[in-house]
Order: sequence, then structure tokens, then C-alpha cells
Amino acid sequence: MSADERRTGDGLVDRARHLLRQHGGPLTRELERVPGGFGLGQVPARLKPDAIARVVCGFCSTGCSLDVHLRDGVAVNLSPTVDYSVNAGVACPKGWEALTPLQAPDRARVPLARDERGRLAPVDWGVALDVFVRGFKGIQAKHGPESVAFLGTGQMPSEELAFLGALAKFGMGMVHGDGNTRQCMATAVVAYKQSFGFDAPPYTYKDFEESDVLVFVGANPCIAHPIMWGRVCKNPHAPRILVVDPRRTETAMVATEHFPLRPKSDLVLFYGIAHVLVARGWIDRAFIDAHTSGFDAFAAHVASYDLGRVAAATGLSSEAIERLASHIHEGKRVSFWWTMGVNQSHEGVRVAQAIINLALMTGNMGRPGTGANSITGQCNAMGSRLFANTTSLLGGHDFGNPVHRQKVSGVLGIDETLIPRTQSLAYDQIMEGILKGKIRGLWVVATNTAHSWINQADAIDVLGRLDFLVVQDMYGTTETARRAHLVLPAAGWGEKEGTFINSERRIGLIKRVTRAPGQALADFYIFKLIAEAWGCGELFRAWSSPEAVFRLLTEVSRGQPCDITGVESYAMLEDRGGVQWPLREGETVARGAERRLFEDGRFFHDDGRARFVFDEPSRLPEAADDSYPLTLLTGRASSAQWHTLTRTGKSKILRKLSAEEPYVEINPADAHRLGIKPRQWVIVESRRGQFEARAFVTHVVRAGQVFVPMHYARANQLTLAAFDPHSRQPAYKACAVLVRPRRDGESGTAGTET
Ligand SMILES: Nc1nc2c(c(=O)[nH]1)N[C@H]1C(S)=C(S)[C@@H](COP(=O)(O)OP(=O)(O)OC[C@H]3O[C@@H](n4cnc5c(=O)[nH]c(N)nc54)[C@H](O)[C@@H]3O)O[C@H]1N2
Ligand SMILES: Nc1nc2c(c(=O)[nH]1)N[C@H]1C(S)=C(S)[C@@H](COP(=O)(O)OP(=O)(O)OC[C@H]3O[C@@H](n4cnc5c(=O)[nH]c(N)nc54)[C@H](O)[C@@H]3O)O[C@H]1N2
Ligand code: SF4
Ligand SMILES: [Mo]
Repeated sequence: MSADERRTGDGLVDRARHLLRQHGGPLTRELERVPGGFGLGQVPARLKPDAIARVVCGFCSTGCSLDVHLRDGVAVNLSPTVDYSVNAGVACPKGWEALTPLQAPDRARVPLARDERGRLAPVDWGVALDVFVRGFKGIQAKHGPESVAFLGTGQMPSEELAFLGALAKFGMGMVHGDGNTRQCMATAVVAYKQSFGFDAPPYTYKDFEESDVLVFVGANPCIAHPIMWGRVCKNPHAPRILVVDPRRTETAMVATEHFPLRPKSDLVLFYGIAHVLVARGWIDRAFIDAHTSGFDAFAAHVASYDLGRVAAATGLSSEAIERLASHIHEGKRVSFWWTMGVNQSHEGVRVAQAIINLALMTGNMGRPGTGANSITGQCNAMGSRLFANTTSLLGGHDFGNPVHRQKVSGVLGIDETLIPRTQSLAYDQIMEGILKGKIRGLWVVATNTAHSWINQADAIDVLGRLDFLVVQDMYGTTETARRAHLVLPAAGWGEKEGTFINSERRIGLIKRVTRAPGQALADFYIFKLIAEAWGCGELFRAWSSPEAVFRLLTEVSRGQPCDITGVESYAMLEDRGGVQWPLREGETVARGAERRLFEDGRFFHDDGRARFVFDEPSRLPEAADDSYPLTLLTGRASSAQWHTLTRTGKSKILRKLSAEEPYVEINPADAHRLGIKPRQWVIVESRRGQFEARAFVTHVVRAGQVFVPMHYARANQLTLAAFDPHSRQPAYKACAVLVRPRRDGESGTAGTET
């Protein structure tokens, strides 16, 4: 192989085909079925060469539609779709720049495997599949099927997520698999399941426009969901916008009122608000009696949350707390929205349920402009909740339920005994399993654990203990890929087909509008090849294309709250402008329809009632103290930066729209006390690690708190591995740190790697 071939991967195609032929019939047949082979073909026949292809954006969960302009069958540009209910002709910078990261020079173009000297070197697909199968089978033979696990994502289409989950669990005998939605949505999932009987965010984006009071809790949509925020701006009712967030975020700045509570005092605050509502009789007794259970016990629980107690815990004045309660009471259509400030907490599930309780007790549910509404994060976070086959069995089913196992095995035409009877370990438990030597092989697909997992030094140590780490990613340069034994080059959004489900439960289409580089393949076809190489290809004969899998998934959903048996085809999704679940067989839906759940007041528990769920607040896992006197908050920094920057970091335009260097927001009072000047280099230090950054001296954070964007590689050096006990979601948003000026000669020791 020449150096040039190594670099580009071109010229490897024939060699790989040859090798695959040697591997035998089924594998070759599978490869030959991949449309366009190794991503070198043209766009699928259903797209005209010079036309516009309508696709859903592949970054955040808003699910905007983008019109991709094709010339000679290949994408040359894009513009936001005008006649699409979600975004109506607008997009945020990431959407506009969505095609750019596909061209990046560090795209993974060929499989890479460790050579004798321990370096990652290019190999043919045939070799890569061989390494994959031998690696995992070898570990399973020695240590049992449970010694191998996978981590997936909320950034692949549902068809691919389902394939990964089914292949790993039903085909390869894995029991454990989780994904980055654990870092993100697990809390909302558990909260909804316990309160409503199913993981069912009730709203439609129209509710942003129909509320007269909107309460945002731990959510910064101006940055994280700018186009959803655009819907708020279209609200014609001069709404009151109330923001509950320790930081004065962009969203807080434009709100009617900002309630800067102490980090992680939300539970006390919302029990206090409930106390005021009960004490003043500001409750909807008719709704409570007809549609809920457990209210009286809840009312008794909140009786002790008087204003004095709540003010002391939250740092808010009694007047502010009463004002928040009275705004909720006065609103005719009150909606509550929450994101990571709630989910990423040691008691996030109970906080989410405290929000749900407020909506239930005031009857703000099932009507226009109401709801207790969790905003999702990634483009297909909702798809991963329903179809990843990790926490729940495909279609929101239960691994432990024999009726569910029988149903799913029937639809898929597989032996029921192939379906595990227990739930997977959660992400943190998989990491712990590796530490204890119980899990020795890990397959990481479309997530960047070495950057985004909590308590990074520890996480990197854990990854280093694996006998075999496979990373399947668009880029061979991610912090996780660099630690892999085998890297499988994946096509990304724009280079493949499938469906995403957005925050309002709307299923939208993605299409192949450009070629994947080198030998990179859509994850779908990588799974197909692995199934053949593993020897379980027979199980997945019907999984011939993304659309064929979509049809299987609609059938799996039959009878569930997320029933989509009424969605006949991809063409129907396109025609209707996306379709929200549920849509049962025989039901019809108009183009652009916007539908919410619970309009009939029936929830998904057997008795049809929603439950009031509550608990005692628990202690902050690591409070600030004399040694580490500041509370660290982390989160999103700009609308142009996406997570670990593997994609958005490749666009010049997006880089221009965000800070050039890592920074830490610090209040002027703290900066003054610590002798820190604006833009000075400082070290942020926790008991676990250090983060080197420029000081951004600002009133956005209150004294005693600092904020670090999650986008910089070392941000998670600082965070503490603490978890919500019910959802096992990491508590990324509070730990104790100190900040000090950087000493002479210290530069680089704390790392500025972005
Ligand atoms: N541009 C951009 N957009 C994104 C993403 C991205 O990386 N970049 N990621 C997407 C994903 S996956 C997600 S999950 C969403 C996240 O979207 P958001 O959750 O809106 O974003 P974050 O900045 O993580 O956190 C929101 C807020 O929580 C606050 N917070 C911290 N602790 C507390 C607390 O104890 N109580 C309260 N009430 N608030 C608190 C923080 O100050 C922060 O302002 O964004 C999505 N959209
Ligand atoms: N401190 C702190 N840490 C956090 C958070 C926080 O607020 N604070 N937020 C957490 C949250 S909410 C989230 S969602 C996570 C996100 O954390 P990650 O999932 O680790 O972040 P991404 O950068 O989105 O990683 C996605 C990876 O998949 C690759 N990829 C993209 N598309 C495809 C594809 O189609 N196929 C394949 N095979 N690969 C693909 C990308 O190149 C990238 O390497 O971070 C969490 N970490
Ligand atoms: S708001 Fe989200 S879905 Fe819309 S263009 Fe931006 S990143 Fe894409
Ligand atoms: Mo997320």
C-alpha cells in the first residue's frame, strides 16, 4: 500500500472487495448490497441529480428541516425549509454549516487497527471485521458473554440504533449496552415513566406560542435550542417568561424575571411553590380528582416547606418565591420546560417530578400552551429512548416482561430466548464493570466517552484497562478513537438514510445527499457486515434497508403509547412534514399537524391517572468548602459549538462564532478577591483535576459560582462522578472547585487541548 493510499483510502476498495470475497459468500453479498458500495456511489436513485433534498438537521433535538441543494447528485449547499412547522425557514448556525464538517481532513476514511508496534494503521474492511469478531468472541469465550458491552448514542437514526441494540444483544449475546442519552435524558425518562406510566413528553412546539406563562428550569434555549426559542418569540400573548437558573444566561437576560436560585436547590424551591399553591387554594381540584393519584400525601409532604425554609435553602427572597407561585396561579395556560439543569443532578428525577407535580396540581396539562415538558438534547435522543434496546426493549418495552419479549421476538421473527431477561447495566455501571475486570471489551458507537464522561481522568484510566476497545466514528481523531484498538470509519448525517425523532415526538427523515469519504460506511451497513462476519446474519435477513427496519419498528410499536403503525412509509413522513407519535393504524394526520398528548386527561398507568411522586431532598454530593470554595457549573457555551467539537470544530465559520480559547466565567467579586484580572490565564482545580482557562469576569455567574463550557476537552477533569440514584444520570452540574492565577511556567501543565 502506498503512503498516499494509506492517507486517502482510495485504491483500497478493490483490495477490500477481494478480501471480502475470500471471507465468503454472505459477507460479499452484503457489501454488494450497500448502495454505492464504499460510499463511492451516487446519491440514491430516488433523489433527482439537480434537485432539493429535504432532510432533518443532525445536531440538536429541535429537528429543523433543511433543503439541501444538489448539483449532479451531490450536495452543494443548503437553506432552511420554509414550509416545515418546526422551523419555518430559519436555522441556527450549526444547521447552516451542517455540510462543512463532512469535508474535514480528519474524517476516518479506512478502518484502523493497532499494528505490532501498537500504532493505529490502516487495514482493509475484511481485516477489520476479522479483528472485530476475533477480539470480541475471544473475550466472550474466556470471560462469558457479559464481558463485552456497547455504548451508543442519540445521534444516529432510529433504524441504526435498533440495529446496534438488536445485533449486540440478540446476535452477539451481549447483555449490557447503554448510550450517551444516559448523560442527557435518563432522568426525564424515569420521571415520566413513574409519573405518567410511560416515557412521554406531552408537548408540541405550538405550545411555546400558546402559553401565557412559560417557566424555564435549568434550560438555556437561546443557546442550546435557538429555533425553539424562536417559537417563544412568536408567542402573540405577551407571555410572562420566568427563568429558574443559577446563572444569568442569555435566556434569563431576556426573560420577564430571572430566579437565580442556589445550584441544586430546585427541589426545595418547587416544594415551596407547591406549598404556597396549596395554602392559598390555588389548585385545580377538579383536575386532581379526575386525573391524578397521590395528591393528598403530596400536599402533606410540602406542608413543611414554608417560605422561611425555602428562602434559606434557595437564596431567593420570600417575595420572589411568592411571586413565582402567583404567576403560575394567574396564568391561564402555564407551561413548564426543563433541560440539563434539572436532569444532570444527584436528585434530578425528583426535581423533574416536582415540576410535573406543579403542572398536575394546577391543571396545566393536555391543553394548548401547558405541560410539564422535558426538552431533549440530541437529534435522535427520543429515538434512542424508544428504539436503542438498552434500558428498554425495542419500542419502549420491558426486558423483564415475558409478554413483551414474546411480542418483540414474534415481530422480528427471532427465537425469544435470544432476548435478555434483564435490563442492561447503566453507563456508569459499565465503566465500573471495566474497572473491576468484569467487562473487558467495549464497542463505542457515535459518542466520545473520553471527553464527555464525568470525572475524566478516571474515565480515561478505565478505557485504558480494556482488552479490546472498538470505536466507530466519523473521525479517527476523537479523544476516544485515539485510545481504540480498532477504529471503524462511519458515514455521518448527510451520507446516509434513516429517521430521527425530535423533542415534540416528530419523526423526520434524513437522506444520503453526499458521498462518504474513502471506505467510510453508514453505520447501518457496518452493522450488516458485522452480523455476517459474526455469523448471525440470518437473524437480520429482513433488515435489508433502513426503510425495511423502520417498518419493523412501526410494527414493534403496535399497541404501545408510541404506536406508529399508522406511518406507512418514508414517503408519508416526507409528505406530512414529519409525523408525531402516536399515529395508530387507520389514523390520519394533516401536513404540518401539531399534536399534544393527554388532551383526554388519561395517562398511561393502568388506572389512567398521573401520580404525584416526591421525596426528601438529599445532600449535595460535594458542597463547596474552605479548600474548594466555589461551586462549578458546566454546560453549553454558544449556538455554534456542539459537545466535544468533533463536528462543529471543523467549520471556520462556527469557530469564528465561538470563543477561541477555553474560559471560565467568574463573578467580579470573586475575581477581585482572588486577584484575577479579566482574560488572565487561571487554573480551575477540583479534587480530581485541573482545567486551564482564561478568566471571563462577568455577572452572568453569581459570587461563589463559576461556569466552564463542556466543549473543551478537559472540562470533565473537574467533575465529580455522582449520579441520580433512580436514573443513574451523571450530576455534571455541581461540584467544588477553586480558581487561582496560573503560575509562571505552569502553562500547558493543566492542558489547553480543545
Ligand atoms: N449549541 C449547542 N446546542 C445544543 C448542544 C450543544 O452542545 N451545543 N447540545 C444539545 C444537548 S445534547 C443538550 S442535552 C441540550 C442541553 O441544553 P441545556 O440544558 O439548555 O444546556 P446546558 O447549558 O447544559 O444547561 C442549562 C442550564 O442549566 C443551568 N443549571 C446548572 N445547575 C442548575 C441547577 O441546579 N438548577 C437549575 N435550575 N439550573 C441549573 C446552567 O446554568 C445552564 O444555564 O442542548 C442541546 N443543544
Ligand atoms: N461537563 C459536562 N459534560 C457533559 C455535559 C455537560 O453539560 N457538562 N453534557 C452531557 C450531554 S447532555 C451529552 S448529550 C454528552 C454528549 O457527549 P458525546 O456524545 O460524547 O459528544 P459528541 O461530541 O456529540 O460525540 C458524538 C460522537 O459521534 C460521532 N458521530 C457523529 N455522527 C455520527 C454517526 O452518524 N455515526 C458515527 N459512528 N459517529 C458519529 C462524532 O464525531 C463524535 O465523536 O455530553 C455530556 N457531557
Ligand atoms: S436549532 Fe438544532 S435542529 Fe435547528 S438548525 Fe440548529 S442545530 Fe439544527
Ligand atoms: Mo445531551
